[in-house]
Amino acid sequence: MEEIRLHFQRFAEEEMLERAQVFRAHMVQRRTVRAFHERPIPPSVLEDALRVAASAPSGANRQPWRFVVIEDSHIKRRIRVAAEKEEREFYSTRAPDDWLEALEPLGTDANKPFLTEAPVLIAIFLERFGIDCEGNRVKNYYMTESVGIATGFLISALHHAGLATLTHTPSPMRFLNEILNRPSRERPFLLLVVGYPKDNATVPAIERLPFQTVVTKV
Ligand code: IYR
Repeated sequence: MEEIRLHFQRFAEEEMLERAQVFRAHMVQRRTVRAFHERPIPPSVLEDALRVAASAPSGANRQPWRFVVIEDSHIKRRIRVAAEKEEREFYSTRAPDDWLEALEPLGTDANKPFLTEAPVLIAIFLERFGIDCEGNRVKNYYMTESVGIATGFLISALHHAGLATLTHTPSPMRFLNEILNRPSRERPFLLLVVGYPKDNATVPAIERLPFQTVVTKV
């Protein structure tokens, strides 16, 4: 394997502390938003964020993520209709009581107006296996971890640039393959709703777990 020189930027300690603190202060402000303004977003901000996502680490560098950007209002409408159909099933029949109880504080229901109101939807697909130039299957590794990390990069990059997101997971979401014309080897991972929050948008008054609960030093 050919190797190239690593470009590692080492900061002076004072600058490290400052960067970590500034990043933390902004990242912990991120909230999942469920009411979106129709205002369009700058295309280059979206592209920059997608390039950040596509730079994520992945199992054996297979990069098993595919991002489908949806701005067309007819496609958004079709996605909303299909998602709400699944969600009605979920909320009325499929969801066990404990799950509905866990969702109660979030106030979610089967109506998904954000799917047509937000300027951009990004359907994120997980490539279950690749295809080489001779048409043979190529195995991917740690797909869920890899696509999850890339999605985290994407959400962070969009937040960093001043945009809001909603990680939406209508289930099942196979309808996304049909509407977006994706091959069956790509499994829908999640639908990321992107835009500005509606004026006066509210979010649930929920809190993060205590730091000591989620971080243990041994
Ligand atoms: N997918 C449904 C239900 C839902 C599930 C979880 I876990 C959430 O954190 C929020 C919602 C929906 O989008 O309404």
